[in-house]
Amino acid sequence: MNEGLFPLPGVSPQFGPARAQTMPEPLIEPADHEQNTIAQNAPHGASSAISATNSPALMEMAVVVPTLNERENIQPLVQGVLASDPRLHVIIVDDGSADGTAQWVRDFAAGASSDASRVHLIDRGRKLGYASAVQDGMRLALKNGARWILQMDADFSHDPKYLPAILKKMASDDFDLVIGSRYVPGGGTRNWGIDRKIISGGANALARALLELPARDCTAGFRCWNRELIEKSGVLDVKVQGYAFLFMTLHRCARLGARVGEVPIIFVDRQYGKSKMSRRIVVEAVRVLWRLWWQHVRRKDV
Ligand SMILES: Nc1nc2c(ncn2[C@@H]2O[C@H](COP(=O)(O)OP(=O)(O)OP(=O)(O)O)[C@@H](O)[C@H]2O)c(=O)[nH]1
Ligand SMILES: [Mg+2]
Repeated sequence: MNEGLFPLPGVSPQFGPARAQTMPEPLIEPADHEQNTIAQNAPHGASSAISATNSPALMEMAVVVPTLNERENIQPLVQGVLASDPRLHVIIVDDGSADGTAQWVRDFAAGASSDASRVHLIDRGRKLGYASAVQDGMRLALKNGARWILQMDADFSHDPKYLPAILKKMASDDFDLVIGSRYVPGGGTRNWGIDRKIISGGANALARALLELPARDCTAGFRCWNRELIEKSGVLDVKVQGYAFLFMTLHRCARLGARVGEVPIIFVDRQYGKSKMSRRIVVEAVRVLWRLWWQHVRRKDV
């Protein structure tokens, strides 16, 4: 499971192939508390207190997983991530799940497992949205020195078995961002009806064409980011609720000339739990896409 480990390349403020061998200065929380409260900026500028269990650990690489009622998925997901690479930390960002998702993470992180110190919880207590959950997880990873920060869903549509391939691509080809992609050769979807295939495939193709995005799968939430790209592209400043976050951030990366790679994945529809996709999130995505396209066209005109 852990074979084929490779050293992390250094990171540089420049995007593209030139890389300096420097380690970012880690910001480490005091090491002696289990329940660590970190003051951070909440989405849309409001201030919130974020409770992060086990947060003091220095992370080399971290996987951010937003969760909302994922109790049936959380245990195999966390264990799958931990088993896929011994350097990976998991940051669960939970929005007050009523089904005990956060409690399972809290118990695991406080438990006797040798992997407990690699599991962290940001318990936000109430539904603040997918995008800000990913952003809060990224903040914690950055704060703890992570060089590579991954994001994935909890529902096994993003299977942890693909993590080694994604990490390998980051290392071997020196990318700034690698996407677990449904729309490259070898990738695909399983258990989706024809309607879902058309809507998702169409939305992806539209976003890619209108914004001239540098990836086949622009709406995938299975990604590995180089920390400099997160910092320089302003991913943490994007103010949306839902999946508009995905193409919006990719658009920012494209404008910076970031190197974007893709690894094929088979995206399997969730078996357990319920989808959180809502009409509101779809409307937001359409509105954001339209606005970005308009800005994109006007920028090309000048
Ligand atoms: N913290 C947090 N997580 C969320 C929120 N909305 C969704 N998530 C999580 O984000 C991930 C993606 O959500 P899903 O419901 O799977 O959405 P989806 O993949 O677009 O829809 P399905 O394919 O139908 O599952 C899952 O891990 C969810 O638990 C939210 O408001 N807050
Ligand atoms: Mg899902």
